[in-house]
Amino acid sequence: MNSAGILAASAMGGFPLVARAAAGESAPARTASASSVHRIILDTDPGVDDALAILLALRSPELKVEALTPVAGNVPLDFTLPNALKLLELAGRTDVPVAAGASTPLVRRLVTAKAVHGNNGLGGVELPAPKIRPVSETASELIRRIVRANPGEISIVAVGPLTNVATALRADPGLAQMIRSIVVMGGSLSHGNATPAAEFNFYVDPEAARIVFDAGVPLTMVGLDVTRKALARQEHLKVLDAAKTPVCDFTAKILRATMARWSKDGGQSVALHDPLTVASLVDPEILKLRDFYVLIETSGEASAGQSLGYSGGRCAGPLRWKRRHPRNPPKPSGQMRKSQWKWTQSVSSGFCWGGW
Ligand SMILES: [Ca+2]
Repeated sequence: MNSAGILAASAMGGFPLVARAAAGESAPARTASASSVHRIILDTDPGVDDALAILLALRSPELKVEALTPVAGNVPLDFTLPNALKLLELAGRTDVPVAAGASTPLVRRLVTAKAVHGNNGLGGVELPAPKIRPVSETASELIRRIVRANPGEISIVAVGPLTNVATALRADPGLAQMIRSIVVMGGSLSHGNATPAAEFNFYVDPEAARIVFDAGVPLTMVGLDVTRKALARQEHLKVLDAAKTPVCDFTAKILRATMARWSKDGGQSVALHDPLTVASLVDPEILKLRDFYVLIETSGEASAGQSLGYSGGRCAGPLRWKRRHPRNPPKPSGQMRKSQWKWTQSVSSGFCWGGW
């Protein structure tokens, strides 16, 4: 074990797999039986935390990524689409189809988050130009084709603005009943990050979020209330550094760039919203879920994109609301059941296993 590996193992007690990867040894790969593998379409706007979410999903035997469907969000589609292709090449997973999604929200002008993710969406870290190409279908068409060919089998994990998913649902009224579940990174039951009211993904395309939440598909919302707690810190970068693999090197670079650009604590940590959302499917024990009725605000001058949650109680307003949205029992994340340490361990070992 090299010195960096010892340091990481010591500081991260309970990180034996990462320590072995850091030492250049083969860690025992996790396996999942074919019947338990969760098949997903990952709808994404890469995006620094999207990049980590994509790599984690590709590396997790509990998941089978059927497609990536980039959408405009953190940066324009001109970047999110090639970023998705580049990340597949980095991961050696060029078998996964990529379909170009929407370049603008359903009815609004695109708002991006370049200040967080850098102009290229990857913190300014450059990857080689992709050799692979997107498929000829649009994201909406690919989502519909895959879901219709596998009714009840496919979950959509959406970690960007919900434009692609809403477009598919709107174009195909029978689609909702064929989707196994939708897991969304977005929203908040407290306060936002794009505005005081709204989380970024919902703020970018509130109308799309409204369509998705009202579609009647079993829905889990992994919101800011919990993703703000999922922090990558300096000690986790040391683990990635010690692994000395292309994926871990890249991951550490984009995290460092983001910490330097957009950290609220002097460059010490950064919230990993999208990886937590993927990790919640890799290990469902990570999150404790509660049932809420959720209404997406679309018309407010100061509150567009806000997610308003109602969990019960006796009052006339919410009861009317319940009747209005009888098929909308999404499950926003409440709080993390287990420690953040557990989460970070699963994410980091996801990156570092098997020589990545
Ligand atoms: Ca995202």
